[in-house]
Amino acid sequence: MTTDVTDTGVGMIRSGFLGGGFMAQVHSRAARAAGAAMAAVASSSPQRAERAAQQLGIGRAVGSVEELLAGDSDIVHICTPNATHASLALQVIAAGKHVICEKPLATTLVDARALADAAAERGVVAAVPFVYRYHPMVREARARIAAGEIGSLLTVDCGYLQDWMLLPTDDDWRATSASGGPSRAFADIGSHLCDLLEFVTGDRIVRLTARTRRVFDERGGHPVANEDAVAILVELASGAIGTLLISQMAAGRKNALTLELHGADASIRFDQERPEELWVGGREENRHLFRDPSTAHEGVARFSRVPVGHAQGYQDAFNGFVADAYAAVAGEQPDGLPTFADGVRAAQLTEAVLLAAREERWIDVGALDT
Ligand code: SOE
Repeated sequence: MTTDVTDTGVGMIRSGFLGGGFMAQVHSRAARAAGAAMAAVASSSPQRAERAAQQLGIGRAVGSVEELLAGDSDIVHICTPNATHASLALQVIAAGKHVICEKPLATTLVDARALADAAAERGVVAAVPFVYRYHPMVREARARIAAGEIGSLLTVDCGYLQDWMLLPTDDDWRATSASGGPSRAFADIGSHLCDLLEFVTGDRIVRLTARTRRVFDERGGHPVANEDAVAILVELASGAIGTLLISQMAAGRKNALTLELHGADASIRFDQERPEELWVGGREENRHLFRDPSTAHEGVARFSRVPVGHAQGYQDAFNGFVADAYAAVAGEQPDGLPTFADGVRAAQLTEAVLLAAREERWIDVGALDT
């Protein structure tokens, strides 16, 4: 079982929050589930901090990040717009506090790498919520692939489809490059897809080419410069090839992250909208597996909080991620915790996708190392 870390050896872990939106709600629920004390919340203004404190049930609202960092938080959750992540995370690390920073870690590869280097130098835990790693059936798929159950990987057919930006009236801070960064659909959800593909298979995307599409050049009366959709061809280190389709304008798809992996002996498919299940395809028969801690592969049962048949979901996965981050603060080394190094990988892939689309050519991802 993941240990709910409520004591870092110097008393209960105390969590601070930057931002008060949807993700701050998810983070604070997960922090509570891990037994943390809510230290304080800061936002883009004192008024917004007060409102966030009420909405998140945090007793103390502070007027600035400096005031939060002067306080007694052991770890700070950064849940603010993308373009603020790099500067805020650097301040948190400089204050010697552990940090969980929402993805994308930064809007450039150079900034992401500087953050990972700063965290390593300061010796703090620095995690990025690639939380889909924490669905138990994702870990089951990973364990089965690692055990050789599907054989050598041949092809991948993956996607991440949503529809919350389908209408020209749909708008969001992510659609503005100034706050969202140069990439939207890929940086926001394609990063999850690539992280999960590499995490589950143990393989690496070594070359890619991509086409981006922006349907509306204007939303909410402001110009839009980043993409609504990305179509990607990938080559993996194993020699596997495949396609990734990422869109925030796929009508009817709400949070449809799918991995379908075809091996020489079997296939495996995970659908985030049906996270309790795995499809295992075979030449002779296909099987549907359901999450069951009593039959899970070794090391997978710890992600189940309730028995078979009692469905777990997104917040449970997030709770598992935060519990592991807190376990790392307590000195443990939980398997599969996504760190700032994974945030750097996502930034590297984002730059490769934007470069491939801009120059209409194949990109050697590793060559983008700075
Ligand atoms: C919006 O695309 C969003 O909330 C992402 O920002 C999250 O990372 C993803 O998990 C769900 O969709």
